[in-house]
Amino acid sequence: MTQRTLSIIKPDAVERNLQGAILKMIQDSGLKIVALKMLRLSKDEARGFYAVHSERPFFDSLTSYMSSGPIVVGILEGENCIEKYREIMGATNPEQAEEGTIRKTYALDIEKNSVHGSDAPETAREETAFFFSRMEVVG
Ligand code: IDP
Ligand code: MG
Repeated sequence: MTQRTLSIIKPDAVERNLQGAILKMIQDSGLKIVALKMLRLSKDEARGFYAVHSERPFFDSLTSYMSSGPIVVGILEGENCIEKYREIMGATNPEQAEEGTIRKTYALDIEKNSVHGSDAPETAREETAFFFSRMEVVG
């Protein structure tokens, strides 16, 4: 089944100039980029995006970090793409991520873990709509 998922290259990775390297890992996996842009979230926008985590102890730190600098957001498309991109990203905690994954290769710690990917079809729909209008999605 062809799916779409939301990808974010987080501030820690953009700050280290890793956008190109991470996009290459995504493209080498066969996933197609159908939307892409760079922006910076306000703290309130970061709170909105991560609302599901609002009760977690790391919420304030996470939303400060996610609004600390520019991010690159994209929509990826492909067969079984939600699960496939989660595999390429690796585990949330980079210490537990598989060799060759984006997080194992580039993440700094469990919070500054370089990338985001949607976790299910419903969240993928919500998250892609959070960042992109229909006109911005091509291919
Ligand atoms: P995911 O990004 O792998 O889906 P989630 O559990 O949805 O992981 O958490 C969202 C984000 O919150 C993570 O990517 C990471 O940046 C941050 N995070 C998750 N767990 C922790 C933690 O225990 N401490 C600090 N930050 C965390
Ligand atoms: Mg998640």
